[in-house]
Amino acid sequence: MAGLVITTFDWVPQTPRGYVRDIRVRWALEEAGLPYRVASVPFRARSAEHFAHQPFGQVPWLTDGDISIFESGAILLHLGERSEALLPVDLRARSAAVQWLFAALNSVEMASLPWALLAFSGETGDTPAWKFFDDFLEASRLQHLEPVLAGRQWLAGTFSIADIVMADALRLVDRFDGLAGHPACRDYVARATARPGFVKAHADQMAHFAAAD
Ligand SMILES: N[C@@H](CCC(=O)N[C@@H](CS)C(=O)NCC(=O)O)C(=O)O
Repeated sequence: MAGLVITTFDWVPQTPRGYVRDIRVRWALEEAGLPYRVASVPFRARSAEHFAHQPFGQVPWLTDGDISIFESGAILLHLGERSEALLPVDLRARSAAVQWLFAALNSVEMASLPWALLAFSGETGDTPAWKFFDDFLEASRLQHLEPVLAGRQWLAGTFSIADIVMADALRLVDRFDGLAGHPACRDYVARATARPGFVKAHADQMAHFAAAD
């Protein structure tokens, strides 16, 4: 199929709306000003064709002509090749953006996601699991990210795919007030999500799922 096509679910429950990861891809494409369309697969009945595109039965995936690619980080790297608005051409700046993209995925989100899943399920009390993940996120990640974000507007100098993933990971923490003690992280999320590309991506995702109610 020609052109850029994001595939996401046809419907999801209310809670994850606005946070489904096709938002990262929508946001990147809005930032780049590249034309795209959005296709849907059933949330409830996942077909063999779905698993052929995304081996875990998840979303999103992107098709770019006859290339099909899954994993939001890999999709953003792919799109970074298409637009300097997403990934700088200069090697030093590009390496910084790639480095921070991986840091967002593999250092911050690997700590923030289990924290958010516990928060989602209300497991925030005096349990060993909550104490462990809360301390891990707080002391090992946010405390160190705070001075970084206090000292710069965007992670790699100019806005890049690294900021899309970092801001998206952090806004889920913010949803459960986990950035309360980290004003620079909070300001960064506010700055990123005020960008027209995010605002449109978010509105479009909300409308997409609402249309299936
Ligand atoms: N590492 C994957 C994660 C994708 C992911 O978690 N997708 C969620 C939606 S945000 C999903 O498909 N959940 C349904 C499921 O896991 O069954 C990526 O970043 O693309």
